[in-house]
Amino acid sequence: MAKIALITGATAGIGEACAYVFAREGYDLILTGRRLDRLEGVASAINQQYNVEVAVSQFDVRDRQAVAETLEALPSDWKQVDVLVNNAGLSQGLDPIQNGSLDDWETMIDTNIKGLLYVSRIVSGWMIKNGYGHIINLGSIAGKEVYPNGNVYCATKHAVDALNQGMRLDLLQYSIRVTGVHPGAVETEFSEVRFKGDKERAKKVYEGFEPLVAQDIAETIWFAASRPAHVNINDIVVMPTAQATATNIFRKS
Ligand code: NDP
Ligand code: 8X3
Repeated sequence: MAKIALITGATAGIGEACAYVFAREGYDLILTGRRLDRLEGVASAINQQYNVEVAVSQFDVRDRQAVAETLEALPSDWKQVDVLVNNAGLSQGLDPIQNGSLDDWETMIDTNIKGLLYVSRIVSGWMIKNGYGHIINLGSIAGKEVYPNGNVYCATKHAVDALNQGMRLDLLQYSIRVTGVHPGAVETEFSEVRFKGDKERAKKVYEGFEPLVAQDIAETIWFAASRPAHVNINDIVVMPTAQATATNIFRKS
């Protein structure tokens, strides 16, 4: 078999772009997400373009039993994962702490922290058995800074930053590489999800400047993944040129 990349959240945005980039580079793919129709659509488009194998695995990363059962049910050949891209994640709402929705908080914590952990625990076990592997965690500029009303989302991404460092310490002895990728504003479905389908509000986030696109982050992830085995890129912060900090964006209009 070719090398294998397991990408969580491959139905949209950065995860979907990663699927195409790793396929272009000859990797077989395990693509995960909740929306099976989207997963099958991405798999079939990739199969038409590239000569690679694509397995789709549908589960909600918050459901630890589904994560375990679905991943463990993969045939043993598919467990020889070279690269895990821990990308599935989301934001819900943008409210001051005193008004935040408890449901939104739980969704973010369960997805961005606990979901990432459920997947990582299983796949890191495979990597230790295999004797190789690379885990790439999607953090955010929100994991390096905190911005008004970002409270819980920022906290989840700070947790990813801490987990990225913790995983590196624990997995060092097994020669497993661990990389954190921390983007600024990337125009994907992210803001539509954050604002619960309010497309107008989501569009405004990216107005007046040139945001990053998913492909920019996928290529950055590929850069980290394609370094020689003795080179670990610990951490990458990637911003649009027009964005200096989480809140400082130079808008022309
Ligand atoms: P999108 O909304 O475009 O994609 C998010 C992906 O995550 C989808 O494939 C979605 O799949 C998946 N996902 C969300 N919740 C779950 C869940 N419970 N179980 C399984 N899969 C889930 O957003 P992005 O591509 O922008 O986001 C990808 C990652 O990048 C996230 O971790 C995000 O926090 C991070 N990020 C994004 C930035 C941005 O500006 N866009 C900047 C910095 C970091 P499905 O709905 O089918 O389950
Ligand atoms: C997504 C970028 O600045 O909206 O993580 O938090 S931001």
